[in-house]
Amino acid sequence: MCKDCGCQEANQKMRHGLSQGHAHGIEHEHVVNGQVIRHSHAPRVIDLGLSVLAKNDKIAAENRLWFEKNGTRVFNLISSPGSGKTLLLEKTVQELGPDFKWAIITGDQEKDYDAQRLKRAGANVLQLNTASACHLDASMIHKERDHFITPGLECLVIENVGNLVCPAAFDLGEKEKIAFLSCTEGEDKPTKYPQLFHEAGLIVLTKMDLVPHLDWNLSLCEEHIRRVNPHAPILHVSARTGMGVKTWAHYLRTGTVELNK
Ligand SMILES: Nc1nc2c(ncn2[C@@H]2O[C@H](COP(=O)(O)OP(=O)(O)OP(=O)(O)O)[C@@H](O)[C@H]2O)c(=O)[nH]1
Ligand SMILES: [Mg+2]
Repeated sequence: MCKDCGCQEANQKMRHGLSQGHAHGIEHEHVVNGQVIRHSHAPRVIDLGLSVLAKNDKIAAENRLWFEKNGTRVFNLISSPGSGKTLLLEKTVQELGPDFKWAIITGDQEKDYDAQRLKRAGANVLQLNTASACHLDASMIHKERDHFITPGLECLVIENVGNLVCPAAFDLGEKEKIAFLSCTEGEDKPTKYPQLFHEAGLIVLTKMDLVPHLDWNLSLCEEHIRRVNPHAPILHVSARTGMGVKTWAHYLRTGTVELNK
């Protein structure tokens, strides 16, 4: 009997190639009494994705209630790798000053480079490593409640794993997702990866000091953003020159955009 698919032919020799196994629904062959028999099985669909998301949503909802009760405003920063999240946060530490009670959780697959950088800048920071996962999930944040995330914290910034797709699907219990997009990535990413840009409450365009050196077109990029998100404020920043850093810090402090900052 085929141990993978349960075919009942007697005396058969499996011919499933190098992997020794086969996916159901893929045509494969057995040798029965010297004759090659090719066949396939209807795929068995197991909706693991939905149940994983449902479980995550439940924990995220608990986190959200807990944060609301404690008066902690939580922002989930999402972007592709290297858009400038950590450098902007490094610059934000000084801007927010010592009296504002805030903390940062940084998520990366491996290493703690971001936490080291932020610690050197004076931030209260915790590094989480996701190993094989491409995103943080609600249970990782749940574990830090009453530990790193102390009651009385005014703001928690979560720098998610650099990835434009997966982190957008996993609610952490945040008040708001914030999408980062650097001008070096091109104008069209908001419509190519719409879920994040659609859900974001704020969109931060980064590395604006580099614009004069690129063919990047700001109006075209904002057009792409508006096709998936007509209303979220769009902030222009350069962590290098300090452009927009005051407005960004004010947003973390109050949850509102104040122009001319
Ligand atoms: N010119 C310029 N470079 C920047 C700016 N912000 C960040 N960078 C550079 O871009 C690179 C990536 O910056 P990070 O702050 O590490 O980006 P990140 O989004 O935290 O990266 P991951 O955590 O790996 O996703 C670094 O070399 C930064 O120095 C900026 O405003 N202007
Ligand atoms: Mg980073």
